[in-house]
Amino acid sequence: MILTQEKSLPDNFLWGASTSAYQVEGANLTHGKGPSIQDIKKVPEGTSELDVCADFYHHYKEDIALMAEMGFKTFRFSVAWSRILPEGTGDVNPEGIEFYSNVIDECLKYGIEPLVTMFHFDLPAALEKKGGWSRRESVDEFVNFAKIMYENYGDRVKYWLTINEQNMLTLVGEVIGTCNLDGVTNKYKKLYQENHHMLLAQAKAMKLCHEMLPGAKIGPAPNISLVYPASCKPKDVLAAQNFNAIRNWLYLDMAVYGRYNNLVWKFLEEHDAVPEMEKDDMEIMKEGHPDFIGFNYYSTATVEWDDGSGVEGSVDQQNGGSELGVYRSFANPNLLRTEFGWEIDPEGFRATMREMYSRYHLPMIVTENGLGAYDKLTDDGKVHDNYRIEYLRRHIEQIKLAVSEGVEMMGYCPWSAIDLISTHEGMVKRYGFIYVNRDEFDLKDLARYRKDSFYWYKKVIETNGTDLTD
Ligand code: BGP
Repeated sequence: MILTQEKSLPDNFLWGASTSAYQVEGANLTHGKGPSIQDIKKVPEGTSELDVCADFYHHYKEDIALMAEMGFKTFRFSVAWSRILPEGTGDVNPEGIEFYSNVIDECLKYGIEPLVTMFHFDLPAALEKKGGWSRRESVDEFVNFAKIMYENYGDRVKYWLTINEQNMLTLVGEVIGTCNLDGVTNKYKKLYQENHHMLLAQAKAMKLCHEMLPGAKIGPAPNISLVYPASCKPKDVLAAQNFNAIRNWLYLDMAVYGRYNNLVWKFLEEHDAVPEMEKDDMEIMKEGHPDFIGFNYYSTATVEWDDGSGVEGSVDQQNGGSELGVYRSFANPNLLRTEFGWEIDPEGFRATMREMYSRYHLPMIVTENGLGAYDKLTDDGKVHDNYRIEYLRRHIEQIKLAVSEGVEMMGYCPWSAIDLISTHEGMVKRYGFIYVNRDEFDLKDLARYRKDSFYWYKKVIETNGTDLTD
């Protein structure tokens, strides 16, 4: 619908941006931190190791001061499980507890609400060696970790996110370095058993949060992309429904309503991959009750019917997605792409927000959205990233339209606050408002520079999204 009257964003709209521990901190095996699965993986060829990243561990005061200069109302960051519990369970690392406590205090000093992700792709390696999420024990291991965070940070943190992109852990874990399928005979069986345990862990952690921290709010943080049918052929519509269920609704139906999506259930039956459950599992799932939905959005997806003769697989979080006899990836000819091949679809963002709100009726916060590009630092210390400004502007416009249509949006945290290492495409795929002076392998001086998007976003926040011009 073309709107003639727009509503303004709520006064308490949480403007901010996001990072994740293993991609930004560095100090990955020092200060008492144990290795996570990210630290023991073989990094993709041509990309940097994760020992320094943006060195946020040593620069957090400077970085948070820059976020405050932009006017951030919130900062989304994740806690590295193995920095708190080097072995995943057992002894706590006091230096780790102190580090995040300092980060939280530094945010609060500037009136920035910490938005804490409990788990972002970095399972402790010690737990992975025992079998990781495939074991039932992983549920209680996660809840124990959550409890330690609530005890130590619950006096200051009001907003919590459980698991970042659980759907991508399940769908493209090999690409983002979180799973290895070598020697696995039925990958669906393994992945959806792990997924079941994560869903249980999430539900229990949400329940515990409400018991221990009555004033706090908690929600999931999947990557949600509305899936379009490639055409109006009825079979393409069925294929789009299939992928929507498998990619999106499985995770939110469970988080919000505590039930398995019926299309996904059938898909699991077809693949002999129905998860093993204990008798109270579905009761536990129903007790989660998120207060809001956090979601990452980069682009929509498009699929067509697959008659079983296609090629299976995905390229990464946003590219591809084909399942024999279920759906087949289709390149949307109506959309432009980023330098890294990700489709750009601001209107699809609005469609995604509308659809999510009509299904779940919960307030929502965007926990990631952004453009990865090969930014260039000029000789006079500038980064002219007008392409990023354009991308973000067009997405914020769609939030405003969605809000005008009655969708409840709590905030917007693009990826990323500061340049950091991509999941599989290295340091040169930059997303930040703040440029970090290092290359893929040359660490240079790690100095921080304000990109053009930094000044633009500052003005956007100052005007609560009314002035989007540059
Ligand atoms: C999401 C992840 C982030 C992040 C982002 C950009 O999937 O939650 O960790 O990195 O996508 O992806 P990439 O780093 O692959 O460009």
